[in-house]
Amino acid sequence: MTRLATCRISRRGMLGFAAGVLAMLAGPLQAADTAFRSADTHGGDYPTVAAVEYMGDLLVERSGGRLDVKVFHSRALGEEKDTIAMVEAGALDIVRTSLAPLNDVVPETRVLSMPFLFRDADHFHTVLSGPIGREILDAFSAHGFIGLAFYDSGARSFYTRETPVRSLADLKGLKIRIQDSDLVAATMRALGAEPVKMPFGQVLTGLLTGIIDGAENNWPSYESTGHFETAGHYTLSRHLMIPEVVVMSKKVWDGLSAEDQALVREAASESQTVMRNLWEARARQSEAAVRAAGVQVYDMEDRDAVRAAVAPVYDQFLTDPRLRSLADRIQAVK
Ligand code: GTR
Repeated sequence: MTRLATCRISRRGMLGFAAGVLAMLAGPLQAADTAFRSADTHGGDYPTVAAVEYMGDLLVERSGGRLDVKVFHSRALGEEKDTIAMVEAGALDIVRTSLAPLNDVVPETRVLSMPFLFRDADHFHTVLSGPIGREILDAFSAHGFIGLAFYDSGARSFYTRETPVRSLADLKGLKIRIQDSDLVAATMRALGAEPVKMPFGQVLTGLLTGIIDGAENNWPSYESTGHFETAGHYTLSRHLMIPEVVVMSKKVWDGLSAEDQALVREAASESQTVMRNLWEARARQSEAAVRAAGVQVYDMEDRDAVRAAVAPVYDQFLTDPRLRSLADRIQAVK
């Protein structure tokens, strides 16, 4: 991590929830003419929050203090779906979100949310930092958003309270919490599970009360939410590698000068490298922490059967030939 990012994290780490809300009510921070307000569902020490704050540091530096970003983390402004709607309406400037809750709004995001689309992290990075990634970010502008940058999110795997999942048969009928996406719901059904759409902030209660049998997420989310304490079986299914994205409201963007638009784009794009480093470190730490806490980790025994089971989801959700060819082009990237 660079010194800039380190300073920012410790400085901003001191801002608690109450201070964040007060700052929001008081309007833009004093220091900059424009402090873009950005929402994140994760807590203040999560990599996505630090990366967007780093983007803000770059903006402060390069605009001579005119531009900044203030991150309202820990769902201070609402759940992901709510903050996406606020950004679309121009009531909020930026949101860092998973692509899944955007699947119905920006059709191109469905392609990147397909099960087993990416072979591994290298494939993910090559695609997203290349021309296809650019093409998909550009597609956001037809839907009220400006796609600024993709961030890492590892792979999503299942975790359960009681039944360890080692095969498709184990998933049968399990109530699995999912993000708000019809595509992810169809993926769960194809695997035999019963999808339960639930906002991220309610999953812990869902697990504690037994409303759901389990959920699915990457190591850092599994750890940071404390879900591992209630759902201690983690299965390395890696069925989805859904990228994170930083998007700005098109309404806000259209009000910026071309010079400021360029500054915002560059800062967002450079924050991706910081995010990647933070992510790799956090993924390792989170995995080690939950293993040390006694979480049982399993492999999916019938990986080929799992892949075959979700194959029909491609036909179901990529009916538009343009989207299908986008998926084919991604899979053809070496
Ligand atoms: C995380 C992602 C969040 C949120 C969450 C969820 O991996 O970083 O933005 O989408 O998953 O499952 O709701």
